[in-house]
Amino acid sequence: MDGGADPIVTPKPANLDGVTTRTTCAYCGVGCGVLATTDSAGRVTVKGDPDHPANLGRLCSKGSALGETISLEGRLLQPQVDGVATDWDRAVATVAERFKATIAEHGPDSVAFYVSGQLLTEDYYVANKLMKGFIGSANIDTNSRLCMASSVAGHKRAFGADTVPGQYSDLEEADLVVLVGSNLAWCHPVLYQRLAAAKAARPGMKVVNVDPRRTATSDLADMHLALRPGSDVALFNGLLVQIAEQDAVNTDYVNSFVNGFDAALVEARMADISVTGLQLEELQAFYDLWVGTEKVVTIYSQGVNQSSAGADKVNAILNCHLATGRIGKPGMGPLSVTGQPNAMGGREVGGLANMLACHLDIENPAHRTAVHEFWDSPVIADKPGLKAVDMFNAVGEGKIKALWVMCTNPVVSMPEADKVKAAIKGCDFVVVSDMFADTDTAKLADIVLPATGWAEKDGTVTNSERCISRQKGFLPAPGEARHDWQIMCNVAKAMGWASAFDFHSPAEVFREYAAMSGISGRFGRDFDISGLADVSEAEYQSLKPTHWPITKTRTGGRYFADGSFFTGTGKANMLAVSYRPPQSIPTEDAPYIFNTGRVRDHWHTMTRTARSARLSQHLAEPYLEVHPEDALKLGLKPADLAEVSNAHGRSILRVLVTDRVAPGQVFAPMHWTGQTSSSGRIDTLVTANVDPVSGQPESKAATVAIAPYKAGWYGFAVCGDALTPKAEYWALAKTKSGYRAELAGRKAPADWEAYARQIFDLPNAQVVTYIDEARGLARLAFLEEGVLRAALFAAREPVALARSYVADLLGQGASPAVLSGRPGEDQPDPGATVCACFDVGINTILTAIETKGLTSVDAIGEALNAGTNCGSCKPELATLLVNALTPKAAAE
Ligand SMILES: Nc1nc2c(c(=O)[nH]1)N[C@H]1C(S)=C(S)[C@@H](COP(=O)(O)OP(=O)(O)OC[C@H]3O[C@@H](n4cnc5c(=O)[nH]c(N)nc54)[C@H](O)[C@@H]3O)O[C@H]1N2
Ligand SMILES: Nc1nc2c(c(=O)[nH]1)N[C@H]1C(S)=C(S)[C@@H](COP(=O)(O)OP(=O)(O)OC[C@H]3O[C@@H](n4cnc5c(=O)[nH]c(N)nc54)[C@H](O)[C@@H]3O)O[C@H]1N2
Ligand code: SF4
Ligand SMILES: [Mo]
Repeated sequence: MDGGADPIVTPKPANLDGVTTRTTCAYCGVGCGVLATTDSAGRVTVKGDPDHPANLGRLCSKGSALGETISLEGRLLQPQVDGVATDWDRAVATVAERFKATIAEHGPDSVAFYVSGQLLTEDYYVANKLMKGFIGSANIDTNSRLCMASSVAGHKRAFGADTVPGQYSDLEEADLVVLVGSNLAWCHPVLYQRLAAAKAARPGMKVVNVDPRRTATSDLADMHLALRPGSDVALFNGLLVQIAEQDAVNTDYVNSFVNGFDAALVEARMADISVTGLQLEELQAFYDLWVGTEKVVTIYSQGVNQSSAGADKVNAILNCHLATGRIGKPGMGPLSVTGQPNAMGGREVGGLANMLACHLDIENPAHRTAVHEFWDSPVIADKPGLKAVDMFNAVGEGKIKALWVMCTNPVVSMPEADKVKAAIKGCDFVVVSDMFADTDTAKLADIVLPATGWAEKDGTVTNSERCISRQKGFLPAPGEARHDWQIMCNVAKAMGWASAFDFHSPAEVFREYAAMSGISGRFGRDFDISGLADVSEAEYQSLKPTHWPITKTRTGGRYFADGSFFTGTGKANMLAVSYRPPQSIPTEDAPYIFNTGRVRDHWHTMTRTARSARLSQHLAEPYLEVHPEDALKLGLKPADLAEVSNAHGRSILRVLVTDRVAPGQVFAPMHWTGQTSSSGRIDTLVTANVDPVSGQPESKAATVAIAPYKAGWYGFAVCGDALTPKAEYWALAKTKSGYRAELAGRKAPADWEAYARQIFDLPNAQVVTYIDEARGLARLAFLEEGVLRAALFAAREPVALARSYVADLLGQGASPAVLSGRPGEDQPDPGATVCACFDVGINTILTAIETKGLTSVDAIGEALNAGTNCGSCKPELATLLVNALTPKAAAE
């Protein structure tokens, strides 16, 4: 058996001082190029790569902070079996034996892989080959099921293939950009910046934002259509009718290249646009603008995909572009922005349970035979495997008996997360490959395998505009961590398939993959990168970002301006789609629509971004956006805690009263986990309703009940070391000098000092206290050698104090001001961080606006540097300005 280490891959220079590596950002699907420079102390500084076509030198706050998230703190450095560190030979042998035994006894469909759009293409290729060609099942699905599946389904129905027609520069060339269900400002910030720059240069350009919620993105928009959740199909059906009525159909294009126009229009005419809840004038203004503007790009994201009508929403949008022929031409077309850095690569390489590699179809016998022969494999999966929600149901029902989770954290991110947690707990054999051992999912595994991360691994990723870029490791693998592709090859070899998995470098994997894509080309499919089938190691190392296809005759470019679709007929399909409301209907028991999504500075389940103090200060606690009318009805004041519940789960969240959400709707971010909070794992509340076509869960429209959480006490704590919060409610965040925690519970601790010593683990530190039992106030500061080590502030109401100021006092000589929780006159409190790059707080900005008379975002930049590096905070700076200046203007 060969379970040992393979010879590894990219040699890392012995001396890292001053070495700059050209790589790609670890986070979103914009796919920005990064220049990472190491120094001899192991620090890494990052800059945007000016030569990368996605970002041309820009980075957002998360990209800029990549260097702060790569410390080895908390890293998994050795394989673990049942929580005990072991060596690779034993771990690999155990995984291989258990998978083999399960397959032998219960058949190939009794095992499954659940993988991720954050795997590199080479990792993905090996996973897909192992499951579909050697194990012989298609039970491999990816977190992209929660993310891109509806777009994939919509593309395939309309175009015959999962092809993205356009490219990023289209949004700069467009005269109208419509953002549907996309908070581009926070989730694809560099694309947003490109859009904002284009609009500033060409003020005639219009931006429309379609989102039930007002977001940072809405601030750029000329028009914000706050439609009712889930009503996008009706909105775009209404648009199709207007396209027809205003004679904007491109009849040449439709006659030559499109099927299904009449049926789609008949269905659209039956649409009741009033379900959008929008005023007729707003709708007409939007329709007139769209119909009257030739160069229109429609960008869409999770407000479209994560819906039980996700695929229909996608096709409703595509219908409008097909009817007008506004597709695949400069400045026009639909653009589904991808979430994860390799969401697109995963779609290409066959990461989803219902496809083969290279855009070949699992249900097409000719495709299957070709792939089978190419792999020279013992078997080939001949039917689609289980999609994510069904897969975890099958795990829960005991039908899947061995599960391997790689590079994703389903106990946090899957809908009905507690059910998923129970399923994983009850599964006979669970393997998790991750960088960290303490994720909510890894904690439940029988075997945890240490994987290399962004700074250490090599391979390729594809971004939203079909651009393939190299991700390059620049630090050595820590401890015994191995690359994901390598771990899977180790296991595949141990299962008896040595020659098929005898890869020694990612370049070898990539060459095989590129060669295989030639099959796709021969079948007349779109995904063909066979032009790279012979790249040498050196060429692979210096591979420049390149848009596919990459063949002897064609590189990159747009699709579909000239027809030539990948359907059987060669024509595109317009689909007759009709509005279906979200599956969960608000009831008396659960009257609120529960919308979920992202914040600017955190990435998903925060396993990396929570390690950066800068990124943790923008929004340091999970929260619930509630409309003021609802807050009044529910008896909730700003900063109170609310209990949010339904049949699946319960969460306690801080209330943020805001009219960004409509009455009857609330919004919570998806990021908080069991490591960072007591009950911020909000996917426990999301019902696993799925789109019938794509299998994508409706993560944006569960229904919940809300009630005030009756806290007997609230607390705020800071500590130089990680504290162990003991309270029914807690949320933990990193600060520059330690950690901060929000706390609350029904019954206050009887002995504040004993409680505080326990959570801070400071049994002997000197303490200064101010306790007023009658008013329920407690303030305790712990000092060692005159230096502040920790402090706790508690009250019967939400604790009002200058949090950033108190957090910054840690490690400093104690001053009498500590217990007041407020800075003296000479030391202003910066407040919550707005600009993460220069660490500029909200209070600093508001004071400067007031005292220096600043009237523009650029002026704030000049005065405070805020917004002058990555620019991710510019939308918030603009909002602060508007809010600060409006009352004055109105008074004048
Ligand atoms: N900062 C940050 N950026 C990220 C990520 C991250 O974790 N953090 N993750 C990346 C990933 S994997 C993804 S998939 C993308 C997601 O990027 P986005 O899709 O832009 O982000 P979300 O916040 O999930 O959802 C977008 C919006 O959909 C709206 N919405 C809800 N229901 C509806 C509806 O029925 N119709 C319409 N039109 N809109 C609706 C929500 O109010 C929300 O503002 O972000 C990527 N970028
Ligand atoms: N309610 C709600 N739920 C959602 C969403 C939503 O909008 N609302 N969005 C959904 C979407 S679009 C997405 S994409 C998912 C994301 O959800 P997840 O994929 O679960 O989130 P991540 O935190 O990105 O998980 C990645 C895991 O892989 C680990 N990791 C990082 N790099 C590597 C590596 O190179 N190798 C290995 N083996 N491990 C690595 C990280 O430590 C982390 O544990 O969440 C989905 N869930
Ligand atoms: S926009 Fe930000 S998170 Fe996305 S790839 Fe670029 S730098 Fe990374
Ligand atoms: Mo995603």
